[in-house]
Amino acid sequence: RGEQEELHQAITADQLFLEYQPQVDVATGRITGIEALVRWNHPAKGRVPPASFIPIAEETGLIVPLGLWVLNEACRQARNWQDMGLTPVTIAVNVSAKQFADPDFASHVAEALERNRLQSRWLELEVTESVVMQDAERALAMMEQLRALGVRLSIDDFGSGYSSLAALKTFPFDRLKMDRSLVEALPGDKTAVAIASAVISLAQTLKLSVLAEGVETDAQMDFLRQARCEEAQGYRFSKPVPPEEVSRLLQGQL
Ligand code: G
Ligand code: G
Ligand code: MN
Ligand code: NA
Repeated sequence: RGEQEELHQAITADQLFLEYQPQVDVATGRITGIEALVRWNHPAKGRVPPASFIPIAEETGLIVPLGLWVLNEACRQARNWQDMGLTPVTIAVNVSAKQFADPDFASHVAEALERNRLQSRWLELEVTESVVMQDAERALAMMEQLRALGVRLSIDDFGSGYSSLAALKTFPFDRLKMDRSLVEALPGDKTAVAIASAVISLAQTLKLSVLAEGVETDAQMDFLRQARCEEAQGYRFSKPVPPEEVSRLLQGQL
């Protein structure tokens, strides 16, 4: 198909690039992490949103080489920031089901770290529950290999699906990213407050660190601070931005 050929071109002809969204410590406001988000600059159509090409990449299997490119590029950029003398921050990379099911995935991760002389503690892999629930036994084995390397694993979009609780029970995550849909109606909506509070205490009980996604307002921040949510990410701090803008933001907190 044409789309598949174009996406293949995108990977090989250098049309992909990454934007980065800061994650901040709720108590101090300091940047502690950066999520890498892939973008496609199509030669004719311009910027194509990931929501329209990631699903095609997943269906066609192109997500494997695409994801490998993202992993290496994100580690390269994290190395750059450290070389600039900026405060080290975690770099978070999204991983899809087909990547996670690739038996070579853990060695690809190890190679990306080595090539960029990046300590494993600075890399975080974000997976959704659907990534691990598809083939639980294999996913668990992969997670154990990745944890042995020393990378952090987070469950992404937590609360957006239907089996998130089962995923928490079965898999050794380090971190929980609370979905934007649970944050949106805070703090005005009583049900939203009850659910977000419960998710934050659940994370604490399970000894997972917890990050709220899609934070846009001061009122949401006040709630999260009171509820002892550790980190936040969203337009309140920054939209996804080019690497130079992240350098500037990190410079500001030296
Ligand atoms: O904010 P944005 O429009 O960039 O993100 C849209 C979606 O694309 C998000 O759900 C995000 O998880 C996904 N996404 C962004 N970058 C990557 C990537 O490198 N790999 C995978 N698998 N998904 C990504
Ligand atoms: O699924 P994942 O969480 O990996 O993707 C992040 C997506 O959420 C990106 O498309 C990003 O642009 C978007 N996003 C990030 N922060 C906010 C926010 O504060 N509000 C809204 N509406 N979207 C956000
Ligand atoms: Mn994510
Ligand atoms: Na998310």
